[in-house]
Amino acid sequence: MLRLYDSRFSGNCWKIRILLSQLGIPFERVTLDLTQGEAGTPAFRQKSRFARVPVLEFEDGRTLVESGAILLHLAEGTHLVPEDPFLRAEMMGWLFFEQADLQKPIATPRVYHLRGMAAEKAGDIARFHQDGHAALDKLEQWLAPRTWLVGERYTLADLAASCYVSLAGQGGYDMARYPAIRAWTQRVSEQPGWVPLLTDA
Ligand SMILES: N[C@@H](CCC(=O)N[C@@H](CS)C(=O)NCC(=O)O)C(=O)O
Repeated sequence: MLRLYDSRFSGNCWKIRILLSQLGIPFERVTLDLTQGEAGTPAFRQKSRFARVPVLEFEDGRTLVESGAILLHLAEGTHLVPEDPFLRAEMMGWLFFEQADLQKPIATPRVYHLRGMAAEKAGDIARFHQDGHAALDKLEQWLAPRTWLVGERYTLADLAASCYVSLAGQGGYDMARYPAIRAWTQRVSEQPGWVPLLTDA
């Protein structure tokens, strides 16, 4: 059986759990406590070259890191990846955009807020918000006349890009200014097999 090393609050890990659920793939979940440095142990570094989650471990012991690579590997050949090469490339474009433009400016202020560091990190948070809003503005503009990011249906692009975006409010972002994004994350959460970030809260 596949084994997923993850953490409870990580949006990158959440993407993988949603996909595994939507594809009906059974897996064993191993949840690390990042606040206790569990990703940095020598044993875990053997599985994850940069001491980070998510990590997908195969039965033969090989491990795959980077949420985008894991998503693409699992979704290959399924309805979540367009067959048309152009649409497929567009879909991957959103995976790159999420990692390059959205993920860090949203995830980092969220971590500061969740760990009670928002006051001491106010300056950093303001800088991240500037970058994050620039990316969210682009996303809002793209989504305003559309239902999904690519083509006419829900794809891996929507799954991957929506996770951190839907958590942005936890990092102090005012999402009221993004009605198209809010409607889109709601649509994503209504897709069959979608699972919430926290299932035990
Ligand atoms: N680009 C990587 C980012 C992975 C990443 O930053 N993981 C964070 C959690 S979301 C992590 O494991 N941090 C290690 C730590 O906090 O000790 C991906 O998409 O998988």
